[in-house]
Amino acid sequence: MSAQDPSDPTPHDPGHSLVVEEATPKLKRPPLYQVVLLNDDYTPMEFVVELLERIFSLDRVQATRVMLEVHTHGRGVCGVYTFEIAETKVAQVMAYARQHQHPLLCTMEEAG
Ligand code: TYC
Repeated sequence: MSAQDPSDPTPHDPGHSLVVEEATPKLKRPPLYQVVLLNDDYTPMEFVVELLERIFSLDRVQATRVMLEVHTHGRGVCGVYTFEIAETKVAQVMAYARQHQHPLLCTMEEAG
């Protein structure tokens, strides 16, 4: 093998100080956001269950579990998404609730 050997991954290349380094990966996982539903005294339980099915693709058992979590503890996580998906879900919940004149509130927070 000589300095000209193309199969040598580290040629000597005298006088040119060629350095071969491993590239560090440039990809990072995006931050994730919880979409959080808040309790109130007025929105009917059945409406909340239907909203959770419709917007978060939960089945009836999962939707009922989240609704009861919100009802008993004041808040509950509907799902975890990247920023723009979470933002869209929050907007869909608020629009759907207002269309039906319910005071339901929904927010998002970065998942710790
Ligand atoms: N607390 C409401 C009731 O008793 C039900 C409810 C559940 C409202 C979840 C909002 O995000 C909510 N009718």
